[in-house]
Amino acid sequence: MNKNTVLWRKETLDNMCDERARMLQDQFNVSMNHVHALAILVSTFHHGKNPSAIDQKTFAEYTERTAFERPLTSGVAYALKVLHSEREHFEKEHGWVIKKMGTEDQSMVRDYTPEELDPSPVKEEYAPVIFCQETVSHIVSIDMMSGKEDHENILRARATGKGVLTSPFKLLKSNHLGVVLTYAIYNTELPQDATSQQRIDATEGYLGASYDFPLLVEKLLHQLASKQTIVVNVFDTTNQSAPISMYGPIVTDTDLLHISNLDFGDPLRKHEMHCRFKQKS
Ligand code: WA2
Repeated sequence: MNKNTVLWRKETLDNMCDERARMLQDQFNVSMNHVHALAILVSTFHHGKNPSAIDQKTFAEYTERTAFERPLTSGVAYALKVLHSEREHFEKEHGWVIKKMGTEDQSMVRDYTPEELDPSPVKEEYAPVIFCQETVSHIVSIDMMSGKEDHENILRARATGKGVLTSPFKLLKSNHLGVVLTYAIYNTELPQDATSQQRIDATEGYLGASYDFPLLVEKLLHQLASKQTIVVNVFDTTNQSAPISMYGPIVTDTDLLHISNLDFGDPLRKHEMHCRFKQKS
């Protein structure tokens, strides 16, 4: 290949990849800010008012009407912090029992309804979903602390007061690889330097959003021309030696590759976009 052509190909790939990575990152960031604002909405109008100004119907309607603000999310939900000593009262008040997350075959092989799930076994505390966007109505009444990734996210969100992301994992029902973003909601305004114990004690609940990666990255890339030209992969590279593929086909060829960094706002997680030309030179 001519030296100019080689240079031109490299530059084209670099630019296309950086553009796509920037778009994905910006859309992620926009969604994240809106999920944060939703957490403040729940804090103000559910916990901050007596009686609460939010019920499932209001939450579903508001989140549906503002879905355009969260372009990469498949749904948002709110889970309450419930200690075991409060469980009986909580279940009576809501008229349902706290459920345990289904086994893989319950959640993946077919659509289950929350009614089919087993009640949660006795635990120190729970995080049952009380409000949700209709798109994730299958998680109502499920204890989100019964799922490994959700559990870790909840603990980290409330101890830090920051928006936190899970590693990629198979989301319930959709069976697609995705990540969950979680913000904790507290019963008082906490100082920046509050200890994690103060934060845990002040926790009221957890506002979370799920990002269905295959679906949403596909939608984003469709908006750009030249899908025929390049192959895009997105990886969680938190563990450098074992990257997790979140989007894109398995690629083994060693043709020209460009890597763009992705910043999804959680310093504990690292992500990258990898781009290649479809056609070999
Ligand atoms: N939301 C939607 N689908 C899921 C999921 C989830 N978590 N976990 C597995 N599949 C209510 O962090 C609190 C949302 C969890 C928030």
